[in-house]
Amino acid sequence: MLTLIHAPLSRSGRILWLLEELGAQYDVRYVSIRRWDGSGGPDDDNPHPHKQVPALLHNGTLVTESTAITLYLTDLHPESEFGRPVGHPERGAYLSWLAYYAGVIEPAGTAFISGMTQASPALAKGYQEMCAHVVATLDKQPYLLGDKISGADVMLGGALAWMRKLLSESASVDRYVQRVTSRPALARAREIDSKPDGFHE
Ligand SMILES: N[C@@H](CCC(=O)N[C@@H](CS)C(=O)NCC(=O)O)C(=O)O
Repeated sequence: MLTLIHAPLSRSGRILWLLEELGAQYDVRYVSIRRWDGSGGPDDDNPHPHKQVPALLHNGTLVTESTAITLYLTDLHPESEFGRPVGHPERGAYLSWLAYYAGVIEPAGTAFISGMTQASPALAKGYQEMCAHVVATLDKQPYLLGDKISGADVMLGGALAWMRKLLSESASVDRYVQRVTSRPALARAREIDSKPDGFHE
């Protein structure tokens, strides 16, 4: 059994979206989290070591970090177009983009949005290199891995839907955001996002 530890309007919304794409059977444990505006607070029902979301429980196993959860879920559903199982020719690219999202895109994008890139030439260079790499990729192909969507697009597309300014201006990126966010599974996930009615299949 899969249980998503979730808070509305947060990073765990992308995992809801992925669960819907996978056609997985899961339930949702709605928890409170500390919010930027000072509201909310840590929830005793949240097994995440930092009381953050998302967290995933699978038959007693706890998985945290959005990209690790994405890989875990797509490995659990090798039939889905969203993963690239071991042995698949795009497995290496899939792992690389998941790790690049968590290790490069999010930190560099956050540095830019918070204004830290204005104070640090090294951070500014890192942000520009990241944007150049992602934009060049999406200039030549519709998804991060090529012609087919993957869990890495759920990470990046979900982040851009929330904050387009993470990446520099680009018509290819605008079309990408439109492409990945027009999926019916995302519309379903948005319905569930703030509806604490428990079980979904
Ligand atoms: N690196 C983590 C970040 C998780 C995270 O920052 N989640 C936010 C919600 S978007 C949270 O739970 N914030 C509450 C807190 O930090 O106490 C991931 O990608 O899963």
